[in-house]
Amino acid sequence: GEPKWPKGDEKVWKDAMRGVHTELPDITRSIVGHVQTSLARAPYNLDDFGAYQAAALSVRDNLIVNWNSTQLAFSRKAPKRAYYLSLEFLMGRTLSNAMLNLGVQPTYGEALTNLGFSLEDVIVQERDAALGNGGLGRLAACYLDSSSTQELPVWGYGLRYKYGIFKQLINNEDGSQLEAPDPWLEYQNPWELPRLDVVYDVRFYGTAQRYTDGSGRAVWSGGQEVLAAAYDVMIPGYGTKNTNNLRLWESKPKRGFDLQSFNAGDYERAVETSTSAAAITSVLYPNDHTSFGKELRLKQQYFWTAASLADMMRRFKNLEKPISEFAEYNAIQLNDTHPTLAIVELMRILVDEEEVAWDAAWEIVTNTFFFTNHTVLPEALEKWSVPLVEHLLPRHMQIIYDIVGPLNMLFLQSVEKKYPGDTKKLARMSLVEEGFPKQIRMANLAVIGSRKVNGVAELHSELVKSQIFPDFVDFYGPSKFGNVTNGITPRRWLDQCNPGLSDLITNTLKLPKDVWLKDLFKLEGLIQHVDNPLFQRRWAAVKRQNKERLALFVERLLGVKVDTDAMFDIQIKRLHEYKRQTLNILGVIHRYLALKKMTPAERKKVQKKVVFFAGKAAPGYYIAKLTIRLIVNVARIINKDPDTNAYLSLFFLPDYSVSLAEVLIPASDISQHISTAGTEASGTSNMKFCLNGGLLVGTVDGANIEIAEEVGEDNVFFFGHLTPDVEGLRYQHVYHPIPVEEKSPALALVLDTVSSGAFGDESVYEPLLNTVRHGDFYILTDDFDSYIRALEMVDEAYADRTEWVKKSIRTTAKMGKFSSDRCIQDYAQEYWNVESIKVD
Ligand code: GPW
Repeated sequence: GEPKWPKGDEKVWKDAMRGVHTELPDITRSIVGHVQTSLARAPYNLDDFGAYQAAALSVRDNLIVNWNSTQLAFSRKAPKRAYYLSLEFLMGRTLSNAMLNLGVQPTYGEALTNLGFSLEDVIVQERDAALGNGGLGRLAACYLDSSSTQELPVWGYGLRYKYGIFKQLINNEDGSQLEAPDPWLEYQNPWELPRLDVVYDVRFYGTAQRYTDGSGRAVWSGGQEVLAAAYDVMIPGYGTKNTNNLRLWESKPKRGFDLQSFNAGDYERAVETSTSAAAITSVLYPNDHTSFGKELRLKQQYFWTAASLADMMRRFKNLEKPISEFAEYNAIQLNDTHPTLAIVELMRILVDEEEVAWDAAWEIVTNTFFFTNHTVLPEALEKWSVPLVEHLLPRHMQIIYDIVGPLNMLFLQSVEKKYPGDTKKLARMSLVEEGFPKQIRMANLAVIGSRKVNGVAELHSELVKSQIFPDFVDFYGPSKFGNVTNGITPRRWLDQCNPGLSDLITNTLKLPKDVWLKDLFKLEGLIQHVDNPLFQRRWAAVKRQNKERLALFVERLLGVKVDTDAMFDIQIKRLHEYKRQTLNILGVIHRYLALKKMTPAERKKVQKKVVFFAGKAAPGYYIAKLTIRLIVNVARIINKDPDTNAYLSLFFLPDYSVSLAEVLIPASDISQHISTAGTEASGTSNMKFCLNGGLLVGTVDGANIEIAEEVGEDNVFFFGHLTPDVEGLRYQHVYHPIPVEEKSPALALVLDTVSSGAFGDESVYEPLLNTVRHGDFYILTDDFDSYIRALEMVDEAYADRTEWVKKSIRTTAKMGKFSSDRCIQDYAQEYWNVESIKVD
């Protein structure tokens, strides 16, 4: 019902309440007000950072108004809600995105100009919120944007790391990666609201005592209790009031410190418990695609899932519905296996605290959870050692045993019934892998505990069924396994990062931009203009401006001039062997050697090219770090070679981030997505490049395939072996190796050139080169020649600039499918069963 006004006169309240400021005088007053009071600064010495802070606080006021209306409307309507559990949310900057979504960007720009600042300079004062490693975390951020835009009741839950992904520096001496902490909360963060009233206790260690009544219930007590404190990040939808919430948990000691020890004079012990509690959310693990089995990481996972579930349970209880209806009001999406403990924790809450019978509890759980897998790489599949879980979470270990044990009639017995005597199958499907120590397979647990499982692109979802979970497909039937091809938000990844192109599209389609930005298939309307020379020229001019913007950025950063007449070729992503940055750099060396051999007259006919790399390597990933070092040192040699540097130059841009991507992506002519076939689950930057009119060179892998389906194969430069070939090639490398000299003389020459010391101390790179020469797990020797041919075809196609521009237009026009709005609609309808609610 209507909430009552608890105090005073309703009219007095209502008259005094403000809405979102949209008019120039209100916005100006609000910014200046924050300078005066919130910042306590005088106008005469206000710098760009101060102006940023004031503008951010002013925009935040607007977000809070909408956020409040949204939460109120949702509490009244009590809809089914969906929760996106992700250990990573790679948000990037917020100010410009918030202004765009609120529709106040031009007015804020005007207000700041009047106050003596430029919007552009103010926006770049903000530090990225980099609470993620790469694609998985950025996908979560795009999904939040789309959930609010689609007016769906979806909340994100994550951790408020004190240190986000490390800052990457390049060592001046040897070109290697250095890591520095990212203290992103150094200055106050205007985009979060501390919720001092939303706190939960989270227990670790202790003992679990089972009841003797056969109910499966237990009491878990003792051990260490830690406090989870909520920080809320407002997520505005585009062109709607709907503003969802991202709730991030911070760990705190339950009491400031242990007073007893303190009084007894044991000061160290007194602060130890408080530091160990604070340590849980201190830092984001910088590894992607690897599971390390570290206790602190397991603590993070449990801390986060326990706090999130307690919070959902409290919200559900406010509805005063029977607990048996939990799954009718809550859907929980597991972003990879990281939050799988939530399945066990919900069982614990239902069985131990709510006294729900085991089978009924399992029924609720398996109707609540949905699981997305993001990789087929075996090293990424999480396993936790049984002794570790037993020690840290004794009650959860019991529940895991019960899930596959005699208590769980719904699972283990039915498996045995279906495959009597097939012990190998039972062993593969088991949650506990035999060995020393025994390990819990989180992926199996996530499949068993979820209503549906999905991969992130068509090919990947097929591989999930055939390579990772064939036994479960057999057991449950294929309908439990689906596909939701990834997407990206066109607000950040077109309108915000490429305003020139956005304006051109709006003018050409003759549609307001909020129409096509919410229905990206409308881009198809560009096709009818593809032959219009004026439109082509405008399209090319926007690309040129974006290349100039990037060139200016590089010049400021590295102090070097970049030739914007050259083709811009970009590969930006986490460093990983499967992504094959090594193939790219070896290709660059090949091009360099070819140029070196030419006469000056011959060189003049070669397509000029600038190659950009950016990306971080996990601090412990030796081969990935060597790849960076090789790229940097190759750049140092070829950029100063007067024979060739007019035709080929190379840059490794340090400290890749969302904000850097926003400068690079609009400037690409071509971008590289060259993973070994069958290894890149989806990829999402491929979509960003194409949306901005950059063409792809890539393997037949992940979402590249679906992009080619949409834009047409003649607008994508495919190369390399296909997924079904890869296994056989790997077998051949081990059992019937062919020398590189025979397989690809061109590649052999490149490898020998590196070995000869052409790019510095040859011995340094041997371990990297040996991954290619011996074993060659990622089949570089098999794909190299085909890769070089693809790059030659790129050069040929680029030579006909009009045709190239047409390809670029056609590519952008066909990217409608890859809006994350489509993905979120898919999840909402086919998975979560949640509906939109418009907030007035
Ligand atoms: F290994 N992805 C990622 F599956 O960025 F967990 N980090 C990760 O740790 C994993 C996957 C994990 C990426 C995929 O590599 C990429 O292909 C995909 O587009 C992205 O997740 C979003 O689904």
